[in-house]
Amino acid sequence: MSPLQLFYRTTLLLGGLALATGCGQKAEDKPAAAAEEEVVVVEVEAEEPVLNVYNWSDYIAEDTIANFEERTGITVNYDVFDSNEVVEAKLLAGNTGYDIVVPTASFLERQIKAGVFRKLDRDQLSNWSNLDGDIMARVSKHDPDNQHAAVYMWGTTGIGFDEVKVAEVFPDAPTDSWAMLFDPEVIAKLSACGVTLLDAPTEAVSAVLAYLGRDPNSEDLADLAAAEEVLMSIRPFVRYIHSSQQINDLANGEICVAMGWSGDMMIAADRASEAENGIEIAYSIPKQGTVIWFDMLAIPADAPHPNNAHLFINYLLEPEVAAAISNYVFYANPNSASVEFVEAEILEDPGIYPPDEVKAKLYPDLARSAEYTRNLTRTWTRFKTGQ
Ligand code: N2P
Repeated sequence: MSPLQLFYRTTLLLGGLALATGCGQKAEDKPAAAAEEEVVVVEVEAEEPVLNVYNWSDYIAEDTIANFEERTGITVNYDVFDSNEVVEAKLLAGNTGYDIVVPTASFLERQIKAGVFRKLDRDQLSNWSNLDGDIMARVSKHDPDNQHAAVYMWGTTGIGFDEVKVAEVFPDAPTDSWAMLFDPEVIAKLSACGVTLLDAPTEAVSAVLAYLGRDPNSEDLADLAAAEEVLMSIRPFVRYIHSSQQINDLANGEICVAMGWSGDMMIAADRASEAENGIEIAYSIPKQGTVIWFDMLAIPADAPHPNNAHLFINYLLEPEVAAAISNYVFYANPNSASVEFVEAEILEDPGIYPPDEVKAKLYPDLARSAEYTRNLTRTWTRFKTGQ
């Protein structure tokens, strides 16, 4: 292989479709439509055609990876996680072997401070301008000047529930409230059909604080103690604490109420309707408010294939690619240029793109200090083990 590898990004102007050809392809091999193409050549160092991606589970369209592999000739090793804490532990230990990781912005903030990411090379990200300026300004609080990461998808944390089962076991269930999970009298009734919580300590504790009318981002230990008291009071009624198992369990009727991430709860609804099992899953953003979070594409400092990683991020920033992911996993993307390709049903779903009056109740997700996190981890362990 030559010391320099050439990546051709070609934009087919006809019909508004964007296409790109693979790496290392010679100019004369380009498709017949060459006359209508604008070719941008970026010279980068040669890398073996491999990319190691570590993303959240259930967070990509069916053909996103296959299309990238086909187009570039790069083989993607794709691993999944369902916990920011797991990703953080790996990143801080180093040598993950990953080229792309997708932590939530509040976690990314302290990981940047720990030096675990390389700065993005914007010259290799010709699609960067597709990103929504307001959203990028928002996450620049975590990553000044957006030097290390692009937003992948964003969403909220709320309650997914089986409308029929909940109406059966508790006809007056307060489905618009965190009381569903955090009022012992309510969850005790709902536990008859199965209630689960996310294994996400910062999100669970901040939701309890919102329920209690306290600051969801508080690091005051008195607030943490109050939240722990609530968590311990509901522990007997929680069937399990897990961040991905609840999707299928809601869809197949094993459980009836779950704390969950917006798109995941809609994936559950979609799976139930595909199975034609009569189960209808709804997603509720509690009236006390909830977190709005942003998951970020970043490249570890020791990534073995940083150029392939840039190529992949640039691919994810293509409007059709971002739209196809939103259409498949029901999460909002930050790509302004993708809007015309996102299905109307998704754009109009208030659970995915909350209307202004709901947005006003969403609180930011701030990075927690190391000291607070140690206390939070202890609280969470006591909650999980029930002692
Ligand atoms: C995807 C969950 C990602 C959202 N299944 C958590 N930030």
